[in-house]
Amino acid sequence: MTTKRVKEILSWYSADNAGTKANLARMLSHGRLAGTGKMVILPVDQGFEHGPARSFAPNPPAYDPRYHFELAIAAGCNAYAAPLGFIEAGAAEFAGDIPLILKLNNSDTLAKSSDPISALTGSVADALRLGCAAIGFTIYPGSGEARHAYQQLRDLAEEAKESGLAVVVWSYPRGGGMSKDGETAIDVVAYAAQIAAQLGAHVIKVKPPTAFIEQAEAKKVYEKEKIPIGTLAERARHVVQSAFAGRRIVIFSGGAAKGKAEILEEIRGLADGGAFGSIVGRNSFQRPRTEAIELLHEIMDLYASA
Ligand code: FBP
Repeated sequence: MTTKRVKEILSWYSADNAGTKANLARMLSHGRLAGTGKMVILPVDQGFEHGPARSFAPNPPAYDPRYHFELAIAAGCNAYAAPLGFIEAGAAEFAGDIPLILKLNNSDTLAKSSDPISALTGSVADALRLGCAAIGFTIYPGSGEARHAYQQLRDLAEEAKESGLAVVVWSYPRGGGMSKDGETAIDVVAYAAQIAAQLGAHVIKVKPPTAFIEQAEAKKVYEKEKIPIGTLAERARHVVQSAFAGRRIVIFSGGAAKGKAEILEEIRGLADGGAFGSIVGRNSFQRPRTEAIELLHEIMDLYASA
């Protein structure tokens, strides 16, 4: 049964057809957080994005694509997201066991560019053939190539929505014109969430923001309007507000592997700020399986009780 909360969230997506709403509902109604309106997703595109050893050597069973399907299912995640190869390697075997998000573009770290743009690595037809609930797409606001990525997303989102799929956007600011600190600056992360929402994303994924402000023009406004950004909870609240006053699902990424206490403290701040959840890759699959499941459960519990 779709809960009242899930129905409320679906009502924010009033332009969408029944198929897209059903697929959003599938993700929101699956796993340990089913029906709460919160989501914890397992993303495993790091083999492509960072390379195999950096991604899987800390926990070698993770070289096997089936490992990640099993982990996401055993942990009770809402969905599992990966590029074409990993999804093809398990979609039939695990059909119906967990909602899938097919990442339709990916970048690798072999080619360094100050104007990053991911390559198209899958299609809406692939997502439908593999029984996915959603497509995933990464944009890099701030890159000199960003406008091309926005146009690709616009076309793919139109096709996905016509086909009754949901659209999940990874919005990661970066590029030649931006400082390293700027990539996670509060003004920039809030802006990245707004851009993804304006591009028609149903679910938006950003990095946890710091209190740094990158843009001088924005800094004046944050100061003048006294926008609270002192704590992580305040910053999460501001990012969620920036995605249509909280009427879009905004989730936050886990980042590079770190200690359990540090992760849980970060999640507590995000959950207190009204985040809809997290997408936790390296911090889950790089740990031994039982530890990963335990950690994911603790993360889910924090969202469930927020
Ligand atoms: P992590 O929890 O491992 O950070 O995964 C989240 C994620 O969005 C992955 O989907 C993606 O591979 C990775 O972060 C990309 O991070 P970056 O581009 O900063 O290296």
